[in-house]
Amino acid sequence: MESIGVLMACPMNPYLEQELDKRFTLHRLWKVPEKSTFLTTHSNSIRALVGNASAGADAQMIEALPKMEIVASFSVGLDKIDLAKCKEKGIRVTNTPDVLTEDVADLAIGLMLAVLRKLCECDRYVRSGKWKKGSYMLTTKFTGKRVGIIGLGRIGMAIAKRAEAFSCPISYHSRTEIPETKYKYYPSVVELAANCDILVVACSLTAETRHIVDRKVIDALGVKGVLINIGRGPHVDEPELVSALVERRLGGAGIDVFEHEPEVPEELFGLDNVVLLPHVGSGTEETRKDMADLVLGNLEAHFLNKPLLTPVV
Ligand code: 8YV
Repeated sequence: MESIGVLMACPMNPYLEQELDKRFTLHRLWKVPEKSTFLTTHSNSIRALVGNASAGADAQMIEALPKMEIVASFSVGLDKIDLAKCKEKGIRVTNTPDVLTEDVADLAIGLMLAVLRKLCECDRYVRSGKWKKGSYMLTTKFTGKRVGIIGLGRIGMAIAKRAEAFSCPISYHSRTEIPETKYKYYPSVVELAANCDILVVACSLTAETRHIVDRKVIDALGVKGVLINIGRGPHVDEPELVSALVERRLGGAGIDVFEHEPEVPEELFGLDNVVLLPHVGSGTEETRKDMADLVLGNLEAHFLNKPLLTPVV
């Protein structure tokens, strides 16, 4: 397979890069001086693209690579891939589901605890020596809070299971009601937000779910409500979220993903009711290795004419 050209869209994982290098002719798009010249020069040799949550295959890239057979994403999210175009061109698409579910769900619970118990603020309190001058303020209990989840897929379900262990009543919103669950279903996100203390975004990003958390939802969540976003930045109308937090119309937020990441609105930096993370939901050694192995396994399966491990298209 050494002669097969594989294009990596951006840096994502050293182990994956090293293993791709061993098996294929690997091109690193971020290292080429002139992107369009590079794509023209290699348009006949690149047969696979490896993308992730920040760079994938849009229509322009797909058109520029007519010999591309497969897009293997180092992510579960597919929002950076033009799936319709891939289907139209007969390009296979794979992602990395399941292996990252637990890490992302763990992080969602971590964010809930961090926001309610002000863990990061407490840490700063100790480090700055303020503890010597007095005890830290009282915070908010997590056990028993009503958790509302947007998107009850693999990750949403894993969050629900964990929150149940904290005696949290669970409710959810998704396109359609899921008959196999005992959790309460709300057909509207506003209704869900009005009936929970912590609202978690755990759905995939599509045209329908873009800005699913808007001003109305934020207002329904209210002054004591907390928003947790481990989905994608564009799920939330970010300027609305920022002003609600600054004006204390929303209780707090734990955010792992941003609309224009790695850009984060600076108005958030001075707030004690938010916890800001640099998109690290799946970012553990163990999980990133499993994700890399899935990408490699899918590419190998494809080029050996075997069934794909985690096909999407
Ligand atoms: C990663 C993700 O951050 O799986 C996803 O959809 O957002 C993440 O796991 C990313 O793709 C790793 O580079």
